Amino acid sequence: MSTTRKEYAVAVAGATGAVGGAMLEVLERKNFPLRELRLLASERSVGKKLTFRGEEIAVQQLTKDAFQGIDIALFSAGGDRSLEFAPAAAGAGAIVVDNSSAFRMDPEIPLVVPEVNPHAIAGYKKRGIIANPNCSTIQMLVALKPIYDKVGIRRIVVSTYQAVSGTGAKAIVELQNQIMAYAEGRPLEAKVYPHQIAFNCLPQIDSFLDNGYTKEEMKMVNETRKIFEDPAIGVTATTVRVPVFYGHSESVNIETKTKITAEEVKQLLAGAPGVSLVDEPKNGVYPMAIDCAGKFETLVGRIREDESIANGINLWVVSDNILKGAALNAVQIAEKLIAEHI
Ligand code: NAP
Ligand code: 3JN
Repeated sequence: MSTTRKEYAVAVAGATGAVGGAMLEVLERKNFPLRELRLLASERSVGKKLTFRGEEIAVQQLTKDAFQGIDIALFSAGGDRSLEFAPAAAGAGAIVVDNSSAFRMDPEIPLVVPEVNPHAIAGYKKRGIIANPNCSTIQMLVALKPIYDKVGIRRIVVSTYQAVSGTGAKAIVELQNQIMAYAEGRPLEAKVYPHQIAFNCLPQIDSFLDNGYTKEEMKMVNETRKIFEDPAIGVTATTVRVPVFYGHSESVNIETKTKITAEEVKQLLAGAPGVSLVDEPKNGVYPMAIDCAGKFETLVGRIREDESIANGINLWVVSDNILKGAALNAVQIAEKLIAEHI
């Protein structure tokens, strides 16, 4: 008996952007079952053609009426557009997967990393919206989930080394221009970032809050607590922009509730979903940003015991911030939706 695979109408809001483009790449690489693909962006892009599976599709304007007949709407057009258009998309019957921070901390909206809390997807029914976490949170929790389940985690201390692509296309051009200007002995111009990014590290991602942390740092704290459903877990973050084009790296130090050895962590992570263990330091083998671009897995290595406390582990975690950090995670949520919920 032959079975016909069900196909879905999917809209991508922000299709002309860095994350939107990566969503098209992931839908294509995963052979997502599509009946229709509707590409939406601003008025500026209307009529522009994007190629998908070898065919050109014209971009339409993102409006409240653009979602008729859509099953799943993937949003990456910025938080203001999500606030304005996602409820209308859900009202038209689409399930929205939103990449912005607009709805992440809304208690009625699930915040999902499929390898970590897939059960939360079922909560989409309340508002028709599922939120995608921040890229830095996603890769950290993919690496920590197996340890969390095995021995519990009391506290996380994380420092990030984030690529400029997290800020978008203008930031990539700014880093390229500053490198060229430096090589040619010209003055370096900073427009996107508050200081020179070439040959520098900026301990600021997003704006500062009254508690001295940046918004990016507090996203990592609050999103971790929501996804682990653990308001008591201690999390402290320092987020840093570095002159790397693609791939966020993170130094993650954890205090577990009971003892786990570095060897046991390696064994756990070797078989963990979404993780690729890259940990032969004596052979010069460890995760590096230059190796993660285009990969779906989160690379984890430099796993060792923190000898300064009883139950401490250090890890180095690297992932493609545009793929697992945004587009891939959203498409994985859509895959779970069609496999288990709709
Ligand atoms: P981008 O390259 O600047 O792309 C922005 C997209 O939004 C473009 O498609 C743009 O369309 C569209 N857009 C802008 N203003 C619009 C408007 N008024 N109406 C309709 N569409 C509009 O930015 P990006 O790097 O892809 O990031 C987009 C968003 O994704 C971010 O703002 C953020 O919320 C989210 N994001 C999340 C993560 C994460 O950690 N999960 C990481 C990166 C980004 P035009 O081309 O027509 O202007
Ligand atoms: O800076 C990075 O590396 C990640 C950036 C994420 C981002 C950029 C602009 C707006 C976000 C996000 O996903 O948290 C947002 C947002 O608040 O929606």
